[in-house]
Amino acid sequence: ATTVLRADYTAPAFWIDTVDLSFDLDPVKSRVLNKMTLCRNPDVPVQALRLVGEELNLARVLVNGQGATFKMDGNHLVLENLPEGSDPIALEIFTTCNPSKNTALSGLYVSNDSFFTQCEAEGFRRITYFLDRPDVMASYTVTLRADKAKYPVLLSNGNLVDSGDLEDGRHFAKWVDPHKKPCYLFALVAGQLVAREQRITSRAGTDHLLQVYVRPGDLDKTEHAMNSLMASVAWDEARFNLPLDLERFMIVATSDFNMGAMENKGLNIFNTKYVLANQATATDVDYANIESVVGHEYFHNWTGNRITCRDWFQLSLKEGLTVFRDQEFSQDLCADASARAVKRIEDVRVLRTAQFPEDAGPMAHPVRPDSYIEINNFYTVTIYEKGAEVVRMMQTLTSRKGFEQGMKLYFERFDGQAVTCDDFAQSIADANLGSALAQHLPQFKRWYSQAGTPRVAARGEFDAAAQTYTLHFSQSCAPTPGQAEKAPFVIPVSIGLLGAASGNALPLALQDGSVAGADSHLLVLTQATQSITFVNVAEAPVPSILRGFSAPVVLDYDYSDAELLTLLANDPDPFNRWEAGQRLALQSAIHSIAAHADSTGVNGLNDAYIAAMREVLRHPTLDAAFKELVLTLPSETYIAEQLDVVDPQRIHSVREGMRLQLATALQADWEWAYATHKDNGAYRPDPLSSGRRALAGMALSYLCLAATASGDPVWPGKVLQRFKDAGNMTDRFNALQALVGSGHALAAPALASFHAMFKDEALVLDKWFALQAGTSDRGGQVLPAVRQLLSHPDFNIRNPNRARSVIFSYCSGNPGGFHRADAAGYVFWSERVMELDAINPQVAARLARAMDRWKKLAEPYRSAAREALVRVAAKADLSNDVREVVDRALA
Ligand code: B3K
Ligand code: ZN
Repeated sequence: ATTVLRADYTAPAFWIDTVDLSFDLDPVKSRVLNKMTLCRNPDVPVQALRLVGEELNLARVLVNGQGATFKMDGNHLVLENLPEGSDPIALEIFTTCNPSKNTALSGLYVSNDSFFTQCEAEGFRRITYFLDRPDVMASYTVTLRADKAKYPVLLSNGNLVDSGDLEDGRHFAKWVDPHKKPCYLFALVAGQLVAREQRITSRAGTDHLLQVYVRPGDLDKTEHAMNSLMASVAWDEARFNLPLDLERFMIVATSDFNMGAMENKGLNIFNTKYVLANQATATDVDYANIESVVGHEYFHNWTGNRITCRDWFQLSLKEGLTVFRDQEFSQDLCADASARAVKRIEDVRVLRTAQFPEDAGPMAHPVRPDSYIEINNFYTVTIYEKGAEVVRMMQTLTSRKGFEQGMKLYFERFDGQAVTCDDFAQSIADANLGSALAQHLPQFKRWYSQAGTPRVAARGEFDAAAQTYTLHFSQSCAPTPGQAEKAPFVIPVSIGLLGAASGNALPLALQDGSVAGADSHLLVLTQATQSITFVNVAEAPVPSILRGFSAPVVLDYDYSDAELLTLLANDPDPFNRWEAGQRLALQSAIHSIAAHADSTGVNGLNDAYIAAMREVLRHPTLDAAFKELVLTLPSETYIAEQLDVVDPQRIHSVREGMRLQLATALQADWEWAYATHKDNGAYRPDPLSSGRRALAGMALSYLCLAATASGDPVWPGKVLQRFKDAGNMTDRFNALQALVGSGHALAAPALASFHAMFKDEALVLDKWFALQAGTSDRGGQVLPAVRQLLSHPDFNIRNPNRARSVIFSYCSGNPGGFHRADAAGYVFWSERVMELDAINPQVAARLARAMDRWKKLAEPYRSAAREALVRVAAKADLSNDVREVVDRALA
């Protein structure tokens, strides 16, 4: 395994202008003829051509039509004596490969008797020898030949220019992509598929064909994906003036896929999980995920495909920006400010529960990394979600309009090119001269180069006589692997003030006479310590800091419970209103964990908190979705991140105790909430009605929990009835979850009946597996159940969705069940990492990350976790993927 360094980038020695690929598709022996025209890059000294290939059988190499001498150097096919000069060189390479043996699902593979490809990041080299790097952009012509009965649909990028029958029951299709692209955006699909079609006319008047391809029988689950695609096309044109640049845009769903979806030019390939939905099989969360993933892949058409990355270190150039765009898309589809705030809170929750731990752990890396061993390990929440926050800060520092102008300049400068994160940031700044971004650009770019989550500590000082209020800020960032010292970041901090007694928003004015206007002010921190003074502050204020989560930092402010209750009741900023509730719950949890570490007294929540939650739940104007977020306690993972030493069992029992307290103390309120939110009329997955279902589902869980604890049979019986009568999957699954989550005896028959109902629906079975593997542990019952699930006839470790639904739901999604004092969870983890690694290294390496935070664990967990890591690391033939993760964890 070699380490690739960002600093080592050099331009390619050759450019590839055109690629003409012919495939004779066969599951065990597919033949690939690759005819390319290349030319030397005049900016680089004359040198040999080195093409990379993996898992290929090489049959023939021709240069300008003649047999050529070449040598093999590891994975490289080396041609030393190519003609010099600037004439194009015709190169022809004939190889074969075995798609049916490709369990890694990278390159050309077979799933359910159909062919699919996945080339990002480095899968194209498993299809043919090539310059497999994103800065080599070529024009592609692709001819597919296959058995017509078995593979009636033959798809590739671009436009279909020819098709017809061949001998022996075979047929062909020829596709030409009008746009140059890097090879990681190549795709082909062949199989028995059917399509939902939609013709659209753009604002500019051009006509396009949209298609969603699925297996026969799944067409009734494609309406939402198609609607999401149409909405995406319209949004990108309206918000950023970016139209669809293809006559035809295709989405194809496959049930075997390593991640969510892939933005191949004109031919997006999706995990079925992010395409298929109808009300009987998909939950509201599934609907929302489909909308954002369809949007995300579509938005890549400009941010990623038209302008791509110079090298893989620039990955966030396309991923951070495209996540930002899909977040904005989903927010813009919301009907009101409250729904937008709910979306923002959900996004921040992902960042803080997944990315903050990554930034504090052994795999911490900058948004633009400096090195990697296996690039597939760097498709991370840092590159994606933190990268999106960095782009969001650029918008905050330039305004929405200013950011749109920056995007325009970015496309004017770089359309059709492979560029860097610097190129992007420079464009946004240059279009906004005079903005805080342009003023501090070099310092702002530390967000790209420094890893770790900055902490901002704030302290307030009120001078009642002078009517001034000063906020003192200081920022710091802990060391991360390879980066001991951090220089200050540019941190936009949105601030408001509330009257401590009145709860009213206080009008803001600054000492220098400038009026901040409205009730929020954006302070841009650039120094290690900095202060701001507000004048004419008529009453003692409570500060509302980091409104809307204006920067991806941890804010330390020593709020009293009373101050937090004021914010929870009054903050006009919905994000900070929610945050106040989270801080209150967190303070109680941390207090209980520390105070009674040796007892079982876990009465963590005080009366004021309970009363405040009742107020929120019964509030006459707040949205149900927002209420549900406020009433959701911080997760075990998030609580663990706030502690220096983590006892996962202690956290689990304290949090479960808090849940039972909320269930019991608010029982009458939950009954009211359920009664008033359970009926939503005809199913529609919009934010308003999904919020009502979420709150009703939460009420049901708490009612079932309280009743199970007290032995009252009434609510569990009602929940079972709800499970049977439900008109949609959201309500049905919420009821099932309520029974399983409370450990009630009715859970077992409900699970059995759910399985019988949906035995032919793979995505629903994934939920069935995940629910059981992720459920709350009561005395260690989860691990034996998980082991049982592995031998269930419907379990198949080769299918990534199924593997994730059982193994990841347990190892990564169920800390209380996974961290066992007897170390059996870790043994299970090490067995599965090694088993998966032999099948699919990318999936195995993801699972390996479940142990990232082992160094924070208390004994006996810590030693046992280390032992499990050492056991995996000792295996001789590990993939680079898993090797990099476990070595870094042990470093
Ligand atoms: N760009 C792909 C991810 C590819 C992952 C390769 N290991 C999907 C996306 O981000 O849209
Ligand atoms: Zn992406």
